[in-house]
Amino acid sequence: MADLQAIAENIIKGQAPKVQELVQEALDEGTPVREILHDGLIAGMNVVGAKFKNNEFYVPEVLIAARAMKQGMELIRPRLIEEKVEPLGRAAIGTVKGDLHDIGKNLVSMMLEGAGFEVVDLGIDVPPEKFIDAVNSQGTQIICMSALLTTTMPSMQTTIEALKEAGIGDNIRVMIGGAPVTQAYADQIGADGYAPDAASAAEKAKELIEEMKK
Ligand code: B1M
Repeated sequence: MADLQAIAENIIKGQAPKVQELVQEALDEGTPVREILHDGLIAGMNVVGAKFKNNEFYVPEVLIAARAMKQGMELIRPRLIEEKVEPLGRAAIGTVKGDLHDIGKNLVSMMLEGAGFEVVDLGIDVPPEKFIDAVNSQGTQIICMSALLTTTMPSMQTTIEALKEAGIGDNIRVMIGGAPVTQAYADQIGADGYAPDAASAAEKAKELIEEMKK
Protein backbone atom coordinates (compact mmCIF):
# COMPACT_ATOMS: atom_id res chain seq x y z
CA MET A 1 0.00 0.00 0.00
CA ALA A 2 1.35 3.40 -0.98
CA ASP A 3 2.14 5.56 2.03
CA LEU A 4 0.53 8.89 1.14
CA GLN A 5 0.82 10.09 4.71
CA ALA A 6 4.59 9.63 4.44
CA ILE A 7 4.60 11.74 1.25
CA ALA A 8 2.81 14.53 3.16
CA GLU A 9 5.19 14.23 6.12
CA ASN A 10 8.26 14.43 3.88
CA ILE A 11 6.85 17.50 2.10
CA ILE A 12 6.53 19.16 5.52
CA LYS A 13 10.12 18.17 6.34
CA GLY A 14 11.26 19.37 2.90
CA GLN A 15 12.84 16.00 2.05
CA ALA A 16 12.70 16.26 -1.76
CA PRO A 17 14.53 12.98 -2.61
CA LYS A 18 12.31 11.01 -0.20
CA VAL A 19 9.18 12.62 -1.67
CA GLN A 20 10.31 11.62 -5.16
CA GLU A 21 11.05 8.07 -4.03
CA LEU A 22 7.64 7.69 -2.32
CA VAL A 23 5.73 9.26 -5.20
CA GLN A 24 7.47 6.92 -7.65
CA GLU A 25 6.64 3.93 -5.44
CA ALA A 26 3.00 5.03 -5.28
CA LEU A 27 2.87 5.38 -9.08
CA ASP A 28 4.50 1.96 -9.55
CA GLU A 29 1.93 0.39 -7.24
CA GLY A 30 -0.86 1.89 -9.35
CA THR A 31 -2.14 4.35 -6.76
CA PRO A 32 -4.57 6.74 -8.49
CA VAL A 33 -2.72 9.92 -9.37
CA ARG A 34 -5.51 12.07 -7.84
CA GLU A 35 -4.89 10.39 -4.49
CA ILE A 36 -1.14 11.00 -4.67
CA LEU A 37 -1.85 14.65 -5.47
CA HIS A 38 -4.57 15.33 -2.88
CA ASP A 39 -3.72 13.00 0.00
CA GLY A 40 0.07 13.28 -0.39
CA LEU A 41 1.39 16.47 -1.98
CA ILE A 42 -1.48 18.90 -1.31
CA ALA A 43 -2.07 17.49 2.19
CA GLY A 44 1.58 18.20 3.02
CA MET A 45 1.52 21.73 1.60
CA ASN A 46 -1.69 22.48 3.54
CA VAL A 47 0.17 21.77 6.78
CA VAL A 48 3.12 23.90 5.60
CA GLY A 49 0.70 26.78 4.85
CA ALA A 50 -0.90 26.51 8.29
CA LYS A 51 2.49 26.44 10.03
CA PHE A 52 3.65 29.49 8.03
CA LYS A 53 0.50 31.38 9.00
CA ASN A 54 1.07 30.53 12.68
CA ASN A 55 4.71 31.63 12.50
CA GLU A 56 5.87 28.08 13.23
CA PHE A 57 7.55 28.05 9.78
CA TYR A 58 9.45 30.90 8.14
CA VAL A 59 10.29 31.65 4.49
CA PRO A 60 13.20 29.15 4.19
CA GLU A 61 11.12 26.19 5.47
CA VAL A 62 8.32 27.06 3.03
CA LEU A 63 10.76 27.31 0.12
CA ILE A 64 12.31 23.93 0.96
CA ALA A 65 8.88 22.28 1.32
CA ALA A 66 7.74 23.85 -1.95
CA ARG A 67 10.82 22.47 -3.71
CA ALA A 68 9.97 18.99 -2.43
CA MET A 69 6.40 19.40 -3.65
CA LYS A 70 7.56 20.60 -7.07
CA GLN A 71 9.80 17.53 -7.49
CA GLY A 72 6.89 15.26 -6.61
CA MET A 73 4.70 17.18 -9.05
CA GLU A 74 7.23 16.65 -11.86
CA LEU A 75 6.68 12.91 -11.56
CA ILE A 76 2.90 13.03 -11.58
CA ARG A 77 2.36 15.92 -14.02
CA PRO A 78 2.43 13.71 -17.19
CA ARG A 79 -0.12 11.39 -15.59
CA LEU A 80 -2.35 14.30 -14.54
CA ILE A 81 -2.39 15.48 -18.15
CA GLU A 82 -2.92 11.95 -19.49
CA GLU A 83 -5.84 11.33 -17.11
CA LYS A 84 -7.20 14.85 -17.69
CA VAL A 85 -7.26 15.63 -13.98
CA GLU A 86 -8.57 19.19 -13.79
CA PRO A 87 -6.74 21.61 -11.49
CA LEU A 88 -8.69 23.32 -8.71
CA GLY A 89 -8.49 26.48 -10.79
CA ARG A 90 -6.20 28.41 -13.11
CA ALA A 91 -4.29 31.39 -11.77
CA ALA A 92 -1.79 33.82 -13.27
CA ILE A 93 0.48 35.68 -10.90
CA GLY A 94 2.90 38.54 -11.31
CA THR A 95 4.57 41.45 -9.55
CA VAL A 96 3.07 44.57 -11.07
CA LYS A 97 4.67 46.96 -13.54
CA GLY A 98 7.60 48.90 -12.12
CA ASP A 99 8.10 46.50 -9.21
CA LEU A 100 10.96 43.98 -9.07
CA HIS A 101 10.30 42.32 -5.69
CA ASP A 102 9.49 38.66 -6.20
CA ILE A 103 10.17 36.73 -2.99
CA GLY A 104 6.63 37.09 -1.61
CA LYS A 105 5.09 36.59 -5.06
CA ASN A 106 7.04 33.33 -5.46
CA LEU A 107 5.79 32.11 -2.08
CA VAL A 108 2.19 32.87 -3.05
CA SER A 109 2.71 31.06 -6.36
CA MET A 110 4.04 27.98 -4.53
CA MET A 111 1.20 27.94 -2.02
CA LEU A 112 -1.34 28.22 -4.84
CA GLU A 113 0.28 25.27 -6.60
CA GLY A 114 0.39 23.42 -3.31
CA ALA A 115 -3.34 23.97 -2.95
CA GLY A 116 -4.00 22.40 -6.36
CA PHE A 117 -4.08 25.42 -8.67
CA GLU A 118 -2.42 25.52 -12.08
CA VAL A 119 -0.27 28.63 -11.89
CA VAL A 120 1.23 30.67 -14.68
CA ASP A 121 4.00 32.82 -13.23
CA LEU A 122 4.33 36.00 -15.29
CA GLY A 123 7.36 37.17 -13.31
CA ILE A 124 8.15 40.72 -12.24
CA ASP A 125 7.47 44.16 -13.73
CA VAL A 126 4.32 42.78 -15.38
CA PRO A 127 2.32 45.30 -17.46
CA PRO A 128 -1.50 45.06 -17.69
CA GLU A 129 -1.33 43.61 -21.24
CA LYS A 130 0.50 40.54 -19.99
CA PHE A 131 -2.23 39.83 -17.41
CA ILE A 132 -4.87 40.29 -20.13
CA ASP A 133 -2.96 37.96 -22.43
CA ALA A 134 -2.85 35.29 -19.68
CA VAL A 135 -6.64 35.38 -19.43
CA ASN A 136 -7.13 35.21 -23.19
CA SER A 137 -4.52 32.58 -23.97
CA GLN A 138 -4.32 30.42 -20.84
CA GLY A 139 -7.87 30.40 -19.53
CA THR A 140 -6.81 32.14 -16.33
CA GLN A 141 -9.63 32.46 -13.81
CA ILE A 142 -7.81 34.35 -11.07
CA ILE A 143 -5.37 37.20 -11.66
CA CYS A 144 -2.98 37.54 -8.73
CA MET A 145 -1.00 40.75 -8.36
CA SER A 146 1.77 41.49 -5.91
CA ALA A 147 3.29 44.90 -5.08
CA LEU A 148 5.90 45.82 -2.48
CA LEU A 149 6.23 49.52 -3.21
CA THR A 150 3.70 52.21 -2.44
CA THR A 151 4.68 53.73 -5.79
CA THR A 152 3.71 50.59 -7.74
CA MET A 153 0.39 49.90 -5.97
CA PRO A 154 -1.47 52.11 -8.53
CA SER A 155 -0.41 49.57 -11.22
CA MET A 156 -2.90 47.21 -9.62
CA GLN A 157 -5.73 49.65 -10.27
CA THR A 158 -4.49 50.31 -13.81
CA THR A 159 -4.51 46.56 -14.47
CA ILE A 160 -8.04 46.12 -13.09
CA GLU A 161 -9.22 48.96 -15.32
CA ALA A 162 -7.43 47.44 -18.33
CA LEU A 163 -9.08 44.06 -17.64
CA LYS A 164 -12.48 45.77 -17.60
CA GLU A 165 -11.71 47.69 -20.78
CA ALA A 166 -10.69 44.43 -22.46
CA GLY A 167 -14.17 43.11 -21.58
CA ILE A 168 -12.93 40.26 -19.40
CA GLY A 169 -13.24 41.83 -15.95
CA ASP A 170 -16.57 40.07 -15.19
CA ASN A 171 -15.39 36.58 -16.12
CA ILE A 172 -12.40 36.47 -13.79
CA ARG A 173 -11.48 37.33 -10.22
CA VAL A 174 -8.61 39.56 -9.11
CA MET A 175 -6.65 39.03 -5.92
CA ILE A 176 -3.98 41.41 -4.63
CA GLY A 177 -1.36 41.42 -1.89
CA GLY A 178 2.08 42.55 -0.80
CA ALA A 179 3.42 44.33 2.29
CA PRO A 180 1.91 47.82 1.68
CA VAL A 181 -1.41 46.45 0.35
CA THR A 182 -4.50 46.31 2.59
CA GLN A 183 -8.09 45.10 2.42
CA ALA A 184 -9.16 48.75 2.35
CA TYR A 185 -6.99 49.32 -0.75
CA ALA A 186 -8.43 46.23 -2.39
CA ASP A 187 -11.94 47.56 -1.77
CA GLN A 188 -10.97 50.98 -3.04
CA ILE A 189 -9.68 49.72 -6.40
CA GLY A 190 -12.32 47.03 -6.88
CA ALA A 191 -10.18 43.92 -6.39
CA ASP A 192 -12.21 40.80 -5.52
CA GLY A 193 -9.82 39.57 -2.88
CA TYR A 194 -6.89 40.48 -0.67
CA ALA A 195 -4.64 38.24 1.42
CA PRO A 196 -1.99 39.29 3.94
CA ASP A 197 0.26 36.23 3.45
CA ALA A 198 0.90 33.32 1.12
CA ALA A 199 -1.14 30.72 3.03
CA SER A 200 -4.14 33.06 3.28
CA ALA A 201 -3.74 33.78 -0.45
CA ALA A 202 -4.28 30.09 -1.26
CA GLU A 203 -7.37 30.04 0.96
CA LYS A 204 -8.72 33.23 -0.61
CA ALA A 205 -8.15 31.85 -4.12
CA LYS A 206 -10.16 28.74 -3.20
CA GLU A 207 -12.99 30.95 -1.93
CA LEU A 208 -12.94 33.00 -5.14
CA ILE A 209 -13.08 29.87 -7.31
CA GLU A 210 -16.01 28.51 -5.26
CA GLU A 211 -17.80 31.84 -5.68
CA MET A 212 -17.28 31.69 -9.45
CA LYS A 213 -18.91 28.26 -9.63
CA LYS A 214 -22.12 29.56 -8.00
CO1 B1M B 1 13.11 46.66 -1.73
N1 B1M B 1 11.93 47.84 -0.68
N2 B1M B 1 13.45 48.14 -2.95
N3 B1M B 1 14.33 45.43 -2.57
N4 B1M B 1 12.88 45.55 -0.25
C1 B1M B 1 11.22 47.24 0.44
C2 B1M B 1 9.85 46.62 0.03
C3 B1M B 1 11.09 48.42 1.48
C4 B1M B 1 9.90 48.31 2.46
C5 B1M B 1 12.44 48.62 2.21
C6 B1M B 1 12.42 49.83 3.14
O1 B1M B 1 12.57 50.94 2.71
N5 B1M B 1 12.23 49.62 4.42
C7 B1M B 1 10.96 49.64 0.48
C8 B1M B 1 9.54 49.99 0.04
C9 B1M B 1 9.01 51.25 0.67
C10 B1M B 1 7.62 51.46 0.20
O2 B1M B 1 7.35 51.76 -0.90
N6 B1M B 1 6.69 51.27 1.13
C11 B1M B 1 11.82 49.13 -0.67
C12 B1M B 1 12.44 49.99 -1.64
C13 B1M B 1 12.24 51.48 -1.42
C14 B1M B 1 13.18 49.48 -2.73
C15 B1M B 1 13.89 50.30 -3.83
C16 B1M B 1 13.11 51.50 -4.37
C17 B1M B 1 15.25 50.67 -3.26
C18 B1M B 1 16.06 51.59 -4.14
O3 B1M B 1 16.52 51.17 -5.18
N7 B1M B 1 16.17 52.83 -3.71
C19 B1M B 1 14.11 49.22 -4.93
C20 B1M B 1 12.94 49.16 -5.92
C21 B1M B 1 13.17 48.21 -7.06
C22 B1M B 1 11.88 47.98 -7.81
O4 B1M B 1 11.12 47.14 -7.44
N8 B1M B 1 11.66 48.76 -8.87
C23 B1M B 1 14.16 47.97 -4.10
C24 B1M B 1 14.87 46.85 -4.46
C25 B1M B 1 15.00 45.70 -3.71
C26 B1M B 1 15.89 44.52 -4.08
C27 B1M B 1 15.98 44.26 -5.57
C28 B1M B 1 17.28 44.87 -3.57
C29 B1M B 1 15.28 43.36 -3.19
C30 B1M B 1 14.26 42.49 -3.95
C31 B1M B 1 14.80 41.15 -4.35
C32 B1M B 1 13.71 40.24 -4.83
O5 B1M B 1 12.53 40.34 -4.48
N9 B1M B 1 14.11 39.31 -5.67
C33 B1M B 1 14.56 44.15 -2.12
C34 B1M B 1 14.13 43.59 -0.89
C35 B1M B 1 14.57 42.17 -0.60
C36 B1M B 1 13.32 44.30 0.04
C37 B1M B 1 12.91 43.89 1.46
C38 B1M B 1 14.17 43.98 2.32
C39 B1M B 1 12.32 42.51 1.62
C40 B1M B 1 11.10 42.21 0.75
C41 B1M B 1 10.76 40.73 0.85
O6 B1M B 1 11.15 39.95 0.03
N10 B1M B 1 10.10 40.34 1.96
C42 B1M B 1 11.84 44.99 1.82
C43 B1M B 1 11.91 45.45 3.27
C44 B1M B 1 11.22 44.50 4.21
O7 B1M B 1 10.14 44.00 3.92
N11 B1M B 1 11.84 44.26 5.32
C45 B1M B 1 12.03 45.99 0.77
C46 B1M B 1 9.81 38.92 2.27
C47 B1M B 1 8.54 38.47 1.57
C48 B1M B 1 8.27 37.02 1.93
O8 B1M B 1 7.47 39.27 2.04
O9 B1M B 1 7.06 40.30 -0.22
O10 B1M B 1 5.78 41.10 1.84
P1 B1M B 1 6.44 40.01 1.09
O11 B1M B 1 5.34 38.89 0.77
C49 B1M B 1 4.46 38.37 1.74
C50 B1M B 1 3.14 39.15 1.86
O12 B1M B 1 3.26 40.51 1.57
C51 B1M B 1 2.22 38.40 0.97
O13 B1M B 1 2.65 37.06 1.05
C52 B1M B 1 4.06 37.01 1.19
C53 B1M B 1 4.43 35.83 2.06
O14 B1M B 1 3.64 35.74 3.20
N12 B1M B 1 2.08 38.71 -0.45
C54 B1M B 1 0.89 38.45 -1.08
C55 B1M B 1 2.96 39.15 -1.35
N13 B1M B 1 2.39 39.20 -2.55
C56 B1M B 1 1.12 38.78 -2.43
C57 B1M B 1 0.11 38.62 -3.37
C58 B1M B 1 -1.13 38.12 -2.92
C59 B1M B 1 -1.35 37.84 -1.59
C60 B1M B 1 -0.34 37.98 -0.64
O15 B1M B 1 -2.17 37.93 -3.75
C61 B1M B 1 -1.97 37.99 -5.12
